[in-house]
This record gives sequence, structure tokens and C-alpha cells, in this order.
Amino acid sequence: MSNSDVDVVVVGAGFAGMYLLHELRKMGFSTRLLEAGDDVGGTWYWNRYPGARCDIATTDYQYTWDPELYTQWTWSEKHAAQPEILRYAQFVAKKHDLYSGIEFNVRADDATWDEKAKKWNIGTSKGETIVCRHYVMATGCLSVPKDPDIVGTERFAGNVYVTGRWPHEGVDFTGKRVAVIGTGSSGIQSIPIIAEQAKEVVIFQRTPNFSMPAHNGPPPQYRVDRLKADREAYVQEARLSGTGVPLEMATVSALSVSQETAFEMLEESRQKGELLAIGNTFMDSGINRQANEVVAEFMRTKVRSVVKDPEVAELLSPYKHGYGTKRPCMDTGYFETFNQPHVRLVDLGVNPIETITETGINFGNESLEFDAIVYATGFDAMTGAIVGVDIKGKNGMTLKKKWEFGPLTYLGLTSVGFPNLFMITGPGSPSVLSNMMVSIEQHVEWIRDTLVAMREQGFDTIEPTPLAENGWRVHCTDCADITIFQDANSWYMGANVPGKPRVMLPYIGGVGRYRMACDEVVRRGYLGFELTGVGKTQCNDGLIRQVQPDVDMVLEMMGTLNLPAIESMTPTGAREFSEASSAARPPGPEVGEMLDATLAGAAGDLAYRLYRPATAGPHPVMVYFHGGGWVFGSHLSDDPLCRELCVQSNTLIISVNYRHAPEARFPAAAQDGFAALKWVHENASSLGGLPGKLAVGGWSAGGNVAAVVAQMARDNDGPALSGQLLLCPVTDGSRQHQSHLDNADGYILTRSLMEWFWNHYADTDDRNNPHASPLLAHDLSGLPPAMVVTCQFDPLRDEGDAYAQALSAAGVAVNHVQARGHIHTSITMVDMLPSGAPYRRQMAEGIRTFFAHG
Ligand code: NA7
Repeated sequence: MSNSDVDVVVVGAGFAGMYLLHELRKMGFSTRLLEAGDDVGGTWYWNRYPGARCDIATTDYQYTWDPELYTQWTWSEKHAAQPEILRYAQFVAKKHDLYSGIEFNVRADDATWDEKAKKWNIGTSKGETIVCRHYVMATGCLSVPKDPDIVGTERFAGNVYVTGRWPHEGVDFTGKRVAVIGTGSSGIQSIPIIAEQAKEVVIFQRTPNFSMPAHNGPPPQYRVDRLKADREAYVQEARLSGTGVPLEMATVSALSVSQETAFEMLEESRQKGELLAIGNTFMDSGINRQANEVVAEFMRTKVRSVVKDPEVAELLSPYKHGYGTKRPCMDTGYFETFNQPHVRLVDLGVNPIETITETGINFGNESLEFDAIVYATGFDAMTGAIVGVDIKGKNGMTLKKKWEFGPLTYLGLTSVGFPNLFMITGPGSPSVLSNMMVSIEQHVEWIRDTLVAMREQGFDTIEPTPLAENGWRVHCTDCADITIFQDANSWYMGANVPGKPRVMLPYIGGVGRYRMACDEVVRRGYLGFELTGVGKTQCNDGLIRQVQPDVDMVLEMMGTLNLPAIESMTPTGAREFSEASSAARPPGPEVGEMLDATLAGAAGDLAYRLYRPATAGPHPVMVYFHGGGWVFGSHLSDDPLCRELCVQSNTLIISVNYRHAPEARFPAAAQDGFAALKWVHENASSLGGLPGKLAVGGWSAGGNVAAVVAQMARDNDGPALSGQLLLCPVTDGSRQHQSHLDNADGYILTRSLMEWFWNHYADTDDRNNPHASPLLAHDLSGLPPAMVVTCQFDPLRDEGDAYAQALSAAGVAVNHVQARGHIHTSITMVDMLPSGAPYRRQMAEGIRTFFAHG
């Protein structure tokens, strides 16, 4: 126990530290485990306030690593109360002789990396310095109570209680006047019980919270049955799920059903009494504000139905944050408590606390006296406990300083400049957005396996690279950006602690996807890590997740569908397939008017659809050419995109069909495109267009047609164009570009499909014709201003980039947007992929700019 030079120092004897100790011992590592409290249990050791319970059902909130525990321990309730969870932790610690490896009542005060020795020196509250190779913070996400940021807290002479530091002997509030400050989970769980005892309770509420009845009782039978039937399968499902609890994936949009149906579905979820059920009723309540509002309003109706005083009900109803964007709560009789005559709610929004006094609280125009004040004011979440230890890494840099503007980690496990430091459920990992047990076990196992691999391969240090860490930050931000979580002033965002940087602290991409990323890092030779040993270094630098998270989900979903390759079909089959795929997509926004008609093409009539903005005309006009590799698609196939561009750019869009290959090969599409442009130009006024304000645009093969048509217009004395919008355009069929190889497969448009398109459209010789490959034009000067959008994971990326560069070199004004993490099709997927929305907004802005200038 007193070995002062060990392989690993672990701080914290909660569920993370306990399991880690077990695994490190098993693998033969020497360890010291320091714990500030005098027993195991972590969160469940400290949070002993009345009513403290776990909101995740006991079928899921338990260790899975020791299968015997499933039979040796029986949970009495669905949502275990704190004493039972603490007993469980003690039971496990005894069973596995963990107590002998834990030093209680010892804090880690500081930790300093010794670059020469490649070891950490851990300074303890007992004045000892422990030397270790690896240092693991298993300090929990909600372990440092937030400093009470209320004037006068130190003045109060009565009893003061903090929910996260509750006295072990308990508190009896019988006959007392009690103030409770804070209505997060701790407040919501404890208030009904405090009110049962106290003479008078005043609840000071800054923000009302969403809460649902826990419906506590025996563990849910359907989960017990599934566990019994096939425990491994159940556990595996949890590990690969979004939240660490097996749940059926929601497939219905809250906006696709009537409010009545939505409320019925929500009621069914609510009756389950499971924390994640309501948020999982609809597929879009976490990413779409309107969808979320359906859920929020449902929850508010429930408050109104319970709380008798309508004014109090209104005060208890959240309006300022979406459901789930702050941690929703589970309660037992919380809202009912406010119907009791001795319970009063104070809305701090209207009546802020002026000061706490020796005898009570002054707020608004009132002054109330209390015997006790309960602070249920929350925690310095996720980072508080980590930077609470003075951790100095390479070159004396402290972690606190490094994280001044928000935590920077690779995988939420490690941080650049701090070799051999690991965090369990650290910021940048799913942690508090998951069933903590699942996330804890995954991190412990990842760390264990990493230390074993290092030992086997003779490495002494492991540290992430700046590239990988920054890439992970970008990925975490991308994940958060597609949700509405960032709207709320939550502790997820650090918003509850004054001065704390506002960043999304947990990883919101899901437990399963996160696990897959961690596993892939290992499989790819510790991608993004530098490992060093005596005379050896290994560094497979790189980025683990670059595709936008919502795009990634679509790719994954398509992967599971085992769809046939389009290039294996006949053109007719491909057309049917493409039409069937479009049928199920969201329609896009409403436009002022849509009109279907025909115009004169190069060899007969062509169908077109006109999209008119709802604003008063006349409007500028853009002739739009659809994608589909010249083989399939129609004037209707990019309908949602055309609608969105119409609405957002306030432009009249005319989407034109053109003849398709192989029936009509090159140059039919280009000729039709040019004929359509001329027709629209001649008929602009009667269509409601502004004469002289004409542009072309298109996506993919349609981008090719648009680029070619712009060249034809220049070379044939008009029509004069204000701009050309080219989204993922085909610009060069004459040769191979690097992106054809880099993105050959796996991103929907494949290299072989592109070849199939070309083969149907043009002979090898024709591919060298600038009207097939506009990049090959001898002269690109004099063309209209261009907006070129290319996507990182598109086989066509480089030819689009090359066209933008060539236009610019020829003196054409070019707005070149490179969409990071996107694929050939993703920007067109209106209302399906939120990460594409900013690019569509940019495109609309680009269209407006064309017309502003010309
Ligand atoms: P929370 O969820 O952070 O709740 C703290 C509550 O205290 C919340 O209502 C805060 O309002 C309120 N608060 C914080 N500071 C103040 C001040 N200065 N004045 C008035 N009110 C204040 O912590 P909990 O302990 O309840 O729950 C933490 C997690 O533990 C929980 O989510 C579960 O995961 C388990 P605010 O909302 O910030 O306006």
C-alpha cells in the first residue's frame, strides 16, 4: 500500500475507480487508489440528500463486468435510492477485495509530469509524493458542488445544507422553516420529502425544469425478462446504443403527426416512467426546435393538470429551454407538493435574491426567516474535479490554464501536453449524456487495454497529437451543432458556473458511435497518439471522425440496407430506383407558388417546374439543372433544394428537365440546357422574372450543364448571366483526380458509378470537349461570377475545386465554398441533414449576391 513508485495512481473510488482498480490488479499493474471520502461509492457516497435516486433503471445502472453480480445482488426497485446503490458499491468492493487497495481520506492535491523520468509525481493531502507511470482521474462528472454564488451566504446563522455534501447522519426538518434554492434534479428529488417534514418550505426557483413521474416500483419486467433471456445481447445493445440503455430507435417526426397523436405517443412514453422514454418518442425533438416544442408543450400540460394554482403552474412550466436540453428530471410527487399550503414557490426571475442574512433571505420586497437553507445549486460539472487538482504537464503547463477557454481532449480520455494522464468519462466523451455505468466500463476497459498494449510493445508514454485533439474538438462541435442543446443555459454547456467558458462539455454523438471511434483508434495503431519507449516512437497521426455526424448516420443506415449498386442496373431500373428513393424524403419549405409547364428545348419540349417566392415580384430568375449523372432525375428530382433556394434567396427558380443518356447522349443535355436558358430569358417578364437578372445553377451533372451553359451563353452573345451556382459540379471527365481515388467508395456517389454515368453520356473523345468537361475550356475569362460548392468526401471534389481555381485564375469572381465533412449528396438533403443547412444558406446568399451585383 505504501509503495511510493507504482505503475498507476487512480484518483476516486466511485464506480469508475473501483472497476479500474480491479482490472489493473488483474493485469498485474501496481496501483495506488486515493479517495477523499471514507468509503467507496463516489457520487453515491456524497449525495445523501433525501430522495436521492438514480434516474436510470437498476436493470441498466449496474456493473456488467462481473456476471455473478446479476444473481448475487437483487435490486429492490426500478430506480434505486442512494443507500441501496451505496450498499451495492460496498458489496462489490468487499466481494473483490477492493478495500485493501484503496486509501481513504486522501486527496490528490497536485500532479506534475517529470519529462526526464517520463513519470507523474502525485502530491497528496497527507504530504506524500507518489511517483507513477500513469495517472488516472476517476473523479466523476458531478462531484464538485458549485460555489454558492449568492450574496451573503456566509452570513446565515441557521443550518446550511448542500445536497451534494449531505450529512451522513441525515437531517430531520420536522417543524422547521426551510428554504430550498435550486430546482434541478437534486431539488426536485428532495423537495417533496423536505416538505413532508417541514413546517414551511419556500422554494427559490431560477429556472423551472421538465420533470416526469418516476413511477417507481419493481424493476421493469420487460427489461428483467430481456436480461434473463440473453444478458450478453442486452448488454451489447446498451453498449452500441445512443445513450447506454437499450431503446428502440425513434423513427417518427413530431411534426409529421397531429398534436393529438403526438400527445398520445408522449403519454405512452411518460407512463413507462423511464428517463429517456419521452426524449426518445420522436426522432427530431433533439435537433428541431418546433419538434421539441411539441414535447415541451405536452410536458407543460402535465404541470397544469397537477398544480391547482394556475399562476404557480405557469411558473413551474419551462418555456426558455427545450425539452432535454437541460437534464430532464424524474420525481415522486414534485408538482403535487406545490398544492400544499405550507409550500411556496418564489420565482427568482421576478424576485431575485438580494442577500442572505443572518436569519433568512431578502428577496424582491420581502424578507423571510428560515431555520435552514438547502443549496441544491448544482455542480462545477465535468471539469471541476479534474482542474481542482493542480495538474502540471509538459513545460509546466497546467491543465487549468490549457482549458481556460474550454476543455480540450482527445476522445475525452487524454489531453495534449499531459502524457499518460487519463480521464474517465472526461469532457468530450458521452459521460453525463449516457448511462454512466456503460460509459465508465468502456473507458476503464479502453485504458486497461491501452496500458497492457503499451507494456507488451515496450512503450512508456502515450500522448495525443495536436492534430487529433483539434480534430476531436471539431467533431464534438459538429455533433453539438446539429442539435438544439446549445440554446440552453445548462451545466452541459458550463452555463451554471459564472465565468465558465460556454462549450458543450459532453460528447453528444452517442455512446455506440463513440465506442466505435475509440475502438477504431486502437485498430488503426493508436491513430492520433504518439507513443514513445526507450529508443522507439510510434505516431500514426490523423483524424478519427471527419464526416459530418448526421451524414455518417445516413451512410451507416444505408450500409445496413444492402442496396444494390446503381451501376449494376439498367438505366430504366436506375431511374425507377432513384424515383423511389426520392419519394420518402421531406418535401422542403412551402414556396409562394409552384407551376409545372413545358418550354422549348433543342429537340422538342422540356418539362419545367417554376418556384415562385411568396414575396411580391417580379423576382430575379435562376434556371436550375438537376443532378442524376445525365441518366436519371428530372425537373422534379431536386424539388426540396429548389424550394429552399427559392425561399431563402427570394429568387424565382425554374428547374428544367433535359434529355437523358443513354437515349440522348452528349451534347443533348448541354444543348437542351442552353435552349432552356434562352427560352427563359425571352419569357422572363411573363413568368414574373426581372429582366436582366438571370443566373444558372445546378447540382452534380446539373452543375456540369450549368457551367457549360454559362460558357455557351458567353460564346453565343448571351443571354447575359448574373451568376452561376455550381454545387458539386462534374467538370472534367478526361482524367483521374485524386479525390476520385480518395473518395472512390463509401460516400454514395462512387467512382464506378461516376464512370457508369460518363459511359452512358459521352464517348472517350467527347469527354475532352469543353461542353462535356468545362474545365478543359481554353479560356474561362468573361464568365459570370461563380459560386462553387465542393464537398470533402465527394469523388468530384477535386474537379470542382479545380474549376473554381481556374475560373478565379481567369479573372472570374468566384465564391468557393468547401463543405467540410460532406458528401456528394448531403447538401441537397433538405430537412434531413441539419449540417447541410448552413451551406444551403450560403448558397442562397450567393444567389442574392449575384443579383445584387448585376
Ligand atoms: P443542477 O441540475 O445544476 O440544478 C441546480 C439548480 O440550482 C438549478 O435549478 C439552478 O438554476 C439553480 N441555481 C444554481 N445557482 C443558483 C443561484 N445562484 N441562485 C438560484 N438558483 C441557482 O444540479 P442538481 O444537483 O440538481 O443536479 C445535477 C445532476 O445530478 C442532475 O442533472 C443529474 O444528472 C444528477 P439554473 O437552472 O442554473 O437557472
